[in-house]
Amino acid sequence: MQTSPLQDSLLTAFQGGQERALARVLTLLEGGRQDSRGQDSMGQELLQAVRQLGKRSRVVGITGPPGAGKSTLSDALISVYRARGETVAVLAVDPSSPFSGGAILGDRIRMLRHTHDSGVFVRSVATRGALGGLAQSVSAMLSALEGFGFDHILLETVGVGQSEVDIAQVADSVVLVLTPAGGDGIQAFKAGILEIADLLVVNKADLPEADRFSRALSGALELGDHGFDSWMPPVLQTIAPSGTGISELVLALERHQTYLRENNTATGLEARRLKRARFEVRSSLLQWAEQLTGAAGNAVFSRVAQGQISPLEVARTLLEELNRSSLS
Ligand SMILES: Nc1nc2c(ncn2[C@@H]2O[C@H](COP(=O)(O)OP(=O)(O)OP(=O)(O)O)[C@@H](O)[C@H]2O)c(=O)[nH]1
Ligand SMILES: [Mg+2]
Repeated sequence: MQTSPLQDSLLTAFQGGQERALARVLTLLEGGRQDSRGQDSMGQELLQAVRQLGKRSRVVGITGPPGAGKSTLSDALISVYRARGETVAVLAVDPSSPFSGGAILGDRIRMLRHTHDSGVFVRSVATRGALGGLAQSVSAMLSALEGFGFDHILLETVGVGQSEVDIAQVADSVVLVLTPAGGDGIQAFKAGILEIADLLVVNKADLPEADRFSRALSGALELGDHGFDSWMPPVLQTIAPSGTGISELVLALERHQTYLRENNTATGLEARRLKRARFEVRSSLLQWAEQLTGAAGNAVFSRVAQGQISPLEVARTLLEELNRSSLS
């Protein structure tokens, strides 16, 4: 893929470690959408150039219900990594949607105290529009942050819904943050969210019932399907604002990284990376599907609704059209 002179100079600044260039690249990637020919109007060449730098970060997904303490925990993790001289980027996926009325962007990351430290970079991405688009933006932005060379990337997502399950697929390690209060646990069991967690954190362990809740979680995990040689998610307790339990969390994350490296191809790092690549391709396909079905007129859907043509037939036709238009 060819880059333009403008992109070349941006890329040079990016490789030179200029945060402003990183911010610009992220904005391009966040806004970058494929056109109806499946070609990205802005960021694709840039993204590919950045990916070819071949840099890797440790990507930790931090997910859990609203207010569980994800940002406070991220903040505590940042302190530990910075004390070791390691760099950290935080990508906070903002759950603002037409349904929730939209949260204020900065609100998601209000707990972060490190925003003036040059070894820390914080960025929000809004979950507007369709899931395919979000997943694509997030994975592209993640690649840019990796290309920039951060040692760690913390990916904060809110909730226990499908989008979080999807986003979690791009992380090397997924930390599920729950609290003893508010019946989070029951929700987690219901949503099957425990399956995506590599580590469980019972934050707000200063609240009553933390031990009982942790034991219930451990019990639920033991019922799950874990092979004898596979990773068993630990259940940890933290009090994020005081840093209690954070060094144990850092250790557990390191144990998980070691596990991933040692089991590289089967369930480890390479498997994770393949899963991520598959997810990235799937997100592109999803986005095309959304665009194609959006562009198709209602007439065609009403024929499907009336049983005159099959959904599969329409899908095939739309794909063929896409193929033709990208060739012409
Ligand atoms: N008691 C107690 N409060 C905590 C703890 N951790 C975080 N909090 C408080 O819980 C509130 C929410 O913390 P955040 O870190 O913003 O939670 P979050 O999960 O990032 O929230 P959203 O991004 O809005 O979903 C804040 O008022 C924190 O001070 C804890 O361990 N114990
Ligand atoms: Mg937050």
